[in-house]
Amino acid sequence: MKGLVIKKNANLFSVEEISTGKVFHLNASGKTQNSGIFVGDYVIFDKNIEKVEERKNVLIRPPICNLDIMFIVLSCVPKPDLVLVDKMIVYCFVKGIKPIIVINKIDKAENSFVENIKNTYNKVASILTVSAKNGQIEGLIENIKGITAFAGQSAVGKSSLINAIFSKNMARVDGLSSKIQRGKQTTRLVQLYKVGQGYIADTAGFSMLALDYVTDLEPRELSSYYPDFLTARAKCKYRSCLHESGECGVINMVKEEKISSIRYQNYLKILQELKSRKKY
Ligand SMILES: Nc1nc2c(ncn2[C@@H]2O[C@H](COP(=O)(O)OP(=O)(O)OP(=O)(O)O)[C@@H](O)[C@H]2O)c(=O)[nH]1
Ligand SMILES: [Mg+2]
Ligand SMILES: [Zn+2]
Repeated sequence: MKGLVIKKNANLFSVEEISTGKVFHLNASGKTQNSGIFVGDYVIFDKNIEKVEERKNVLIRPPICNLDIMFIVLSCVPKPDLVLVDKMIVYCFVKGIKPIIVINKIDKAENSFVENIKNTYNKVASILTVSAKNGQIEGLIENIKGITAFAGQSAVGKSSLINAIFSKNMARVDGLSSKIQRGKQTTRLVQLYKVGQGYIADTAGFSMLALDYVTDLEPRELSSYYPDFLTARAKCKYRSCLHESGECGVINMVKEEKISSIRYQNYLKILQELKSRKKY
């Protein structure tokens, strides 16, 4: 049988059978090792877990694999750090994860704030506007396909959104609210919960530091993870162009306001970080 590992607790794995949704509590077999199986793994099982299928991606902190979608949450307060948002987007593209930008707290956001974010990212990712406070989260649930996690600065409302999703899905995730007891758990395990057409990774959110450190790109690779630079890059004089100076299609399109100058300025900052890292 084929299943998805939705929980790992010491040596015991909860595996949801794909076709029936039935959950089995299993151990690794002789062929597979406990340490080699993560939440998010697709596995072949019988009495034990016999085989781990090839992974699309592995994230270390928190330990989870096969992530399909990352909701990158931001809000008007705290003021967003868009360099961080851009790093998260790059990280997602590197790992083969679809980033979706979620503007939370629209109950208190100025229109100009929302418009500015939309103008900056409309060529990069889908953008959803939600309010955990008002329970305005419909678009969010529809976009949960496959394994989905939340990332974003502290206090943007990640936990509030996850709570709002769970309370709307009570019928589908039977008894979940009592099982979660958010905040009361002493150890926080990574766990997947079925929501909509997919699963939510119930984690405290991705550590920004971890994201930063895993994105270990060569400087010249960086712009290939900028879909909004794609057309412009074809017009650079040199294929190895870093888009800092010279006859550069990206610089031209920034001047023509066809590429967001915020995205470009932040690209230069991330590029500098990657360059200085290379020295060590
Ligand atoms: N006005 C408003 N406030 C919100 C909304 N969502 C969350 N908040 C508030 O924002 C604060 C932070 O929310 P959390 O859900 O704890 O944020 P978080 O992203 O999980 O923060 P960390 O766990 O520190 O990473 C809380 O005071 C929430 O009540 C919203 O949609 N509107
Ligand atoms: Mg939180
Ligand atoms: Zn260029």
